[in-house]
Amino acid sequence: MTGILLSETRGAVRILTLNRPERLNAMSLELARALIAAFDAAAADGAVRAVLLTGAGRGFCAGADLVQDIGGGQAPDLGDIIDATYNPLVRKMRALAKPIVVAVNGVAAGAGMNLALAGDIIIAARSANFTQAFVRIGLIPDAGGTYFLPRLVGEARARAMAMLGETLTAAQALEAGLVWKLFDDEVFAVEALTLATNLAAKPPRALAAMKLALNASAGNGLEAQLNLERDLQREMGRTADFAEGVQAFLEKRPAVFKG
Ligand code: T3D
Repeated sequence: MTGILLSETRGAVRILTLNRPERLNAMSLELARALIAAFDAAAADGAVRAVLLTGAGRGFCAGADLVQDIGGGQAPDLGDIIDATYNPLVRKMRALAKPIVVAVNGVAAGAGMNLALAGDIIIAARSANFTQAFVRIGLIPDAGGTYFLPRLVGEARARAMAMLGETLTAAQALEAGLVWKLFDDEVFAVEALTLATNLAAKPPRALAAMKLALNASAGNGLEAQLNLERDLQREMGRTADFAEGVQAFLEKRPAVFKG
């Protein structure tokens, strides 16, 4: 597929590539809408068991498109734009009952950085960098930034990142807990696909339930979370994947999970 968002399927992995490299994959309204539709399609396709989100060229995503949608004319209603783009997108990513690997191949700025944080496992190329660029143009972090950041890196770092808008190297992002692993640039695409393929072979029902429980944990107390874990685990205990996992253990062979 060609266009501003590339979509291809390798095995059980849906690869979505932001494809506006001349703008460092800045998030135009059109791109946000295409992404929302692509996550809907991934959700609906039973053959897709993991999604890999990355960017074409030297950027992952430079945040909101400041040229096409925002720059120039009258002050836009950013609340309307957010309602049409980032908010449904972040909700969809978090609600998708399949794991999302975000492979940050280059600069991730503003809403581009927070889009990455909405994924489940975030990896980065060693040359990538991250910035909460909002403050540089008089805005606050959106696309879930004020929610994700303190939870990922703690209050002190979140406040400094948001208020200073400094650029973090990939190594600093790793150290701060924003990303899971770094890979050398030359092998990044291959490692990203390997990771997503590995996830796609894991038990789909368990991954979906894990995602649900982890999403809920941010708003739950221990009591509610213990009860949620019990209920979900009860469901998991009835799945064919659980039976297969135990059988495979007893037979000393790799499990084959089908969901
Ligand atoms: O409701 C709403 O939508 C508001 C919500 C806003 C959420 C946000 O994301 S606010 C933050 C928006 N993003 C930024 O402020 C970052 C802007 N970009 C930059 O500061 C720099 O481009 C970078 C630090 C990311 C990278 O710098 P560098 O030197 O590596 O690249 P460059 O030369 O600046 O950019 C390359 C091209 O991409 C350039 O095009 P040109 O001049 O060669 O034709 C540049 O204009 C374009 N580009 C980069 N970022 C954006 C962009 N075009 C449109 N929108 C961008 N955000």
